[in-house]
Order: sequence, then structure tokens, then C-alpha cells
Amino acid sequence: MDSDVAALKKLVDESSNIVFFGGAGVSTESGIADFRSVDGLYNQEWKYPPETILSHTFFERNPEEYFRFHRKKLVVDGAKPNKAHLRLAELEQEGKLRAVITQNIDGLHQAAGSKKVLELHGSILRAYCSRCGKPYDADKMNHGTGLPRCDCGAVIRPDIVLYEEPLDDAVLTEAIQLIRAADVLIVGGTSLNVYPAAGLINYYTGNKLVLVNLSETPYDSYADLIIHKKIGEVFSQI
Ligand code: CNA
Repeated sequence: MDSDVAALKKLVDESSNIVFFGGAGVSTESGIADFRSVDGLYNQEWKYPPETILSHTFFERNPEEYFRFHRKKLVVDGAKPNKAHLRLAELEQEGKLRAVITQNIDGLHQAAGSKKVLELHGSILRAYCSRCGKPYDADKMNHGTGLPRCDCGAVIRPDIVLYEEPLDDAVLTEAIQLIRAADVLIVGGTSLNVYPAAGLINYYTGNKLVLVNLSETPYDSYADLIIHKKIGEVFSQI
């Protein structure tokens, strides 16, 4: 085992108050593209960047194009949890991991068996009416054709936080509390470019901040341990 991974294993072995904070890179090994890797959604052929399509204004003005992107790129049929999701669920079961805080909207942490998952940006596995709030079956929204419509006539939308929309206060507050109280904070598979989520790191005051990310991040200089490797491969060894 490489020395950086061994150092992470030691931190994990010795702690029972670990918090994991992750992003799209946690799911790339499950076949779901992230935004910023070389084969990420930024580098694919769409007329607009993903952050434009996934914005509140765009959804309101151009829901057809939103759903074309949503169904083609956000919904990945058959995606299964990878070794990172599975090991995180085990660490929770072993009483070592307090929570997973994720920017992902794919539900793979829950599919792996994690119980305490804070979804900062919601989930595409839930849907509701954009006008009256009535809940709907997400499967129909994710797999149908045309615009999904509520009985009231308005468009059904995914329960995700679009760009320009605020994060859920209760989720954010709990995430801050967990990070503040954490002994070890492992941050993985996130470019740490999207705020306010990325700013959560600033609430950690301990000296065991671990970053596991393929590419460099703006927070690398704050980390006590940096591992620039694939997160699934790293987690299968700890
Ligand atoms: P991002 O900005 O695309 O960054 C992903 C980071 O992960 C990059 O720095 C990569 O280098 C790194 N990375 C990719 N694969 C791996 C790997 N196997 N192991 C380790 N590191 C890897 O994504 P962020 O999450 O930082 O950005 C936040 C956005 C992206 C959130 O709003 C998400 O909702 C959104 N998003 C989510 C999904 C999903 O739910 N799976 C997919 C695509 C985008």
C-alpha cells in the first residue's frame, strides 16, 4: 500500500468521529460523468455549460432543453455504488463515520447502505410540482418524454438545488455542525469550486483534513494529507 493511503488508513483506524464530504468525483467510477474532469460534462458537446442548463432561470425559460440534458446526462441507468460508496457505508456501520455530506444528486450513497446522508443539492430520485409542490414519481420524470406535468398544469421538477437557488437551511446547518465536531474530515471527489458547498471546509478546525481528489483543488494547501488518486481505489484499501 502506498504511504499516503497507509496514512489515511491509520487516521481511519484510530477515529470514531469521521465525516466525509464529497462530490461528483465519488460517482465517476460508477459511470456517472462529473463536471470538470477531461471527460466531464464541461467538455462534451452541449450548447450551454452544465451550470447554465442546471440554473433556475434556464429551467424556467427552457424546460424542454433542461429535461433533454437531465434525462441524457444526469440520469444514468444501471449506475451502481462503487467501492468508495460501499466502504463509506461500512465505516458508518462500524461506528466510525458520523455522516456523508454530499453534493451529488444520484442517490448512490443510500443505495450503498449509508443511513446518514446529507444531500446538499437534493436528489434526482425525488420530484415535485414547481407550482403547487405536489410530490411525484421521479422515475416517470427521469424516463418519460416531453415535459412532465402536474395535475395543476405546471411542470414537475426534480428535487435538486438548481444554480441560483438557495441550499436547504436545515441541511446546511447540520452539515456545519457535523464538520465542526469532526475529528477527521475526508473530502473527496470534488473540485471545491461550487459555493456555498465548498466553503463548508472552513468550518473544520481539526488537524486531520484529508483531500482525496484526482486533480488539484484550491484547498490543497490547507490539507494535512493529500491523495491525488481515484477515490474508489483508495477506499478499497482502507
Ligand atoms: P466537479 O466540479 O465536477 O469536480 C469533480 C472532481 O472530482 C474533479 O476535481 C476531479 O478531478 C475529481 N474526480 C473525478 N473522478 C474522481 C475519482 N474517481 N477519484 C477522485 N477524484 C475524482 O464536481 P463537484 O462535485 O466538485 O461540483 C459540484 C457540482 C457537480 C454539484 O452541484 C453536483 O451536484 C454536480 N454533479 C453531480 C453529479 C452526481 O450526482 N453524480 C454528477 C455531475 C455533477
